[in-house]
Amino acid sequence: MKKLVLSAATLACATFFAQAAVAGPKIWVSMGDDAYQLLRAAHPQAKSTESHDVQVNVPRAGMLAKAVGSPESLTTRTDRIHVLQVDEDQLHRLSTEVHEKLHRCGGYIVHASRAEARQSLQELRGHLTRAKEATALAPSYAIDNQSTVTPLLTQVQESQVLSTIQKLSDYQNRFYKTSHGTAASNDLFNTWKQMAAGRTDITVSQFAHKKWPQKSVILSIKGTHAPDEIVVIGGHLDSTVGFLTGENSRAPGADDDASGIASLQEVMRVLLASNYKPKRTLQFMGYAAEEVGLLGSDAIAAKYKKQGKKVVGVMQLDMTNYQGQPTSDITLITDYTNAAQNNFVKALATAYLPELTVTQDACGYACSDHASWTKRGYAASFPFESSLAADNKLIHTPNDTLAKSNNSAAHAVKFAKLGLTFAVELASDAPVKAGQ
Ligand code: IPO
Ligand code: ZN
Repeated sequence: MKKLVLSAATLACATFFAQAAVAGPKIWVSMGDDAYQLLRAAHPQAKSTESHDVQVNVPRAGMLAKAVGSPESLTTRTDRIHVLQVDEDQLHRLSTEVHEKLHRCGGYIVHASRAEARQSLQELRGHLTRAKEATALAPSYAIDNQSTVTPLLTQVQESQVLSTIQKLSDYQNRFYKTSHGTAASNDLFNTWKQMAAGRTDITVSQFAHKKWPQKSVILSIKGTHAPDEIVVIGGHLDSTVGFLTGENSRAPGADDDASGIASLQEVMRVLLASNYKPKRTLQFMGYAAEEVGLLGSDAIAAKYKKQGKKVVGVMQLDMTNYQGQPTSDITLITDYTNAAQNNFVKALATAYLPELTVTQDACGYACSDHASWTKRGYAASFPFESSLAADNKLIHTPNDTLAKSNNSAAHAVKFAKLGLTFAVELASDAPVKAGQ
C-alpha cells in the first residue's frame, strides 16, 4: 500500500518535471478577468500575483449615433486586470480560445517584468482622470485646415488601397516568426523608402526587435515648426491563424490587418503626392507582432516613453475593410482610448465626412496596439470597422481574404480619409505654447 502511494507520488513528480523540462521560459502578462478565467479553467495552477481595477469609458446604452462625442454618451466600467506569469505556449493557446469562445480578441499584454506590468497597470488606473487634466501636450484639436484637407480627400483612391491589401494578403502569412512575415516587413520598408525617395525631411526605418525576426516599420516626416511633437498613425503588419501558426500556415489577414496598413499607406501616398509638409512630425507605423500580445507597438511605445518623446496623438487602424452592419461606417472604440481625442476624431468626421455614420463601442482589454500607447499615458484613438457584435468572424482564419469583402476596398477608403483628416489637422497645429 505504502509502496503504491510512493510510486504515485513519484509519477506525479516525474510528470511535473517532464512538463517543466519542455515548457519554455515564463513570461509576465496582464489580462482581463474573462480571459483569466478561461486560462484558469485550462490551467488551474496559473495564478495571478496581483490584480488591479481599471476604470474605462464605455458607451451608455441606447445612445444614438449623433450623440457620439458628447460626454453624456459615455459611462464607465471597471475592468479587473490580472498580472501573472505563464508559458508562451499557454498564452498563444489562450488567445485562440478567447477568440473562439468569447468572440473577441486575445486581450493580453506581454510585459518585460512584474515591475513593468505593475507600472503600466498604475498608468491605466489613472488614465481617465489624467486625460482630463490639461497636460503640456494637450493639442487644441482645432479644425481649421479646410483649404488643405478638402482637396486632399478627393485624391484618395480605392484602387490603391485595394492593391495594397491584395499584395499583403498574398504572402503565405505574415506571422512574426516566419520567413514570410519577415519578407512582408522588409518589403513594406522598401515600398515606403521608395515612396519617400528624394525627400530629405523623411526617414524610413526598420525598428528591430530582439526576440523575433519581423521588424516594425516607421516612416517619419519631420515637422517644420515643432519637430519634437509627434503624431502617429499605426496598424499592425503581422497576421495569424492562432497558436499553431507556422512557416507553412495560410494566414492572409486581408482584413486583419492588411486593410489598416493599406488605409494608412494611402494617407501617406496622398500626403507625399501633394508635397504636404506637417508642422509637427508625422509618423506612420507598421507594427510587428501585434497578434501575440501587442509586442511590436509595446517596444516602440516603451522606447518613446523612455526617451521622453512628445507623442501628441495616436490613431490605430486595425481592421478597416469589413463593414459589419449597414447602420454604421466607423465605430469609435471608447475603452483604453482618450475621450478628448475621440471627440476630435468624431468632429473630424462630422466636418469632412458628413456622409458617414459614426457610432461607438468598447472592445475590452488590450484588443489592439492603441493599448500600448494608452498604458504609457499617450492619447490614442481607435476607429474600427464594425461594432463588436457584428465583427468579422473570419479573422485569424485562412478565410480572411479580400474576396470576403467582395474584392472591394470601399470600406477601408473611409478610414484612409479619416486618417488623412487626423494627420493634417493634428500635424498642422502650431507648436504647443509653454504653459498652455
Ligand atoms: C478586434 C478589435 C476590436 C474589436 I470591437 C473586435 C476585434 C480584433 C483585434 N483584437 C485583432 O485581432 N487585431 O489583430
Ligand atoms: Zn487579429
